[in-house]
Amino acid sequence: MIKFVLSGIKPTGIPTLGNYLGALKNFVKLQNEMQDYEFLLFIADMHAITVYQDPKELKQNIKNLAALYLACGLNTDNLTLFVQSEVKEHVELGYIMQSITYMGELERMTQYKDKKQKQAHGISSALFTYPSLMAADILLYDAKYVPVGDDQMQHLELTRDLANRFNNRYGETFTVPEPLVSKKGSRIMDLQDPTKKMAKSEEENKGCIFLLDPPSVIRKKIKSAVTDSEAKIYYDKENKPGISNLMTIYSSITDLSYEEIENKYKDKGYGDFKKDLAEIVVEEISKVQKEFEKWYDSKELKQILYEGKCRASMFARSKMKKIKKLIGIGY
Ligand code: AQP
Repeated sequence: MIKFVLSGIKPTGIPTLGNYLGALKNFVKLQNEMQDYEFLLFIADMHAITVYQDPKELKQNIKNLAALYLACGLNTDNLTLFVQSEVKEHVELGYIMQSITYMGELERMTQYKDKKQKQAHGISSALFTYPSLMAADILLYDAKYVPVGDDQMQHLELTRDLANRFNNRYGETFTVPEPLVSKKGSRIMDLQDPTKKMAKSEEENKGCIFLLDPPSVIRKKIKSAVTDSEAKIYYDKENKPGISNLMTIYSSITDLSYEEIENKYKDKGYGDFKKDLAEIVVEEISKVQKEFEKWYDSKELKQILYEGKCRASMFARSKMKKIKKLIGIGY
């Protein structure tokens, strides 16, 4: 039986350095470590529309994200890459998951509460039921592992509850998935406000490095990142959130520990540290951008997405058939 690792990213903007270090770069590492697993990675466009997206921009974001997935260096041999809306069973199972999810469970979700606070009017009901669809995304394939940033942990716990609930009601059907949390890079914060997560759909984007930002913009954003007045480089997330966040970025790219970074910069100031960090980030992102140019608009990318859709649909169709039978729907 094929064992799956599954994850998705929403095309709600250009992916950020946060998405890269917390998700994309980690997928590549995991692929190397877990060679007997197939990686099911998707572009979560149905999740994206839980908040209004300009249609033209959404199309563009889907295209960018598809090329960026591959530009980060994923091995296409054990990869199934697809667009969520092209495998209709996600929504079908999403509805079934809604029917076993309790209102109270959804009301407790922090991400929903945060988004609701930011967007006072016109909250869609799909934003509320988002975790049920996410559960469907995972359970449809009996994914064993789901790489998640710590912001997605709560949703994954709900997915596990729903899998158990369904299995108890209807008999063993779903694999209960487990999270794969990468310690480093699991939460990159905004450079201007290091108490909030770096997010691609933020309107104010000075604190957010996008994977398609030109080098000059990246340098500028790092140079103007908020720090503190102590001018000493050491990791202290509580009291020095700005510098600690920059150290996390530094460490995630270079693999140096916080201690090694502290030693390296013990006689230096923030200016030197930021200058070096800017070059490290520029070098890393430039590699991705070069690959992006190759994949974007390529025939290979179209083919990979087409094959991905066919393969994911094959698994999804067969699973849905069993699920419907168990529930008793259909004639
Ligand atoms: N700042 C971050 N640090 C580390 N990891 C992050 N991820 C997102 N932001 C950071 C990880 O990226 C993956 C894809 O996320 P997503 O696009 O599906 O949803 P998200 O977590 O809501 O990402 P954004 O960028 O914040 O999107 P918007 O602004 O649309 O809400 C996930 O694995 C996530 O953990």
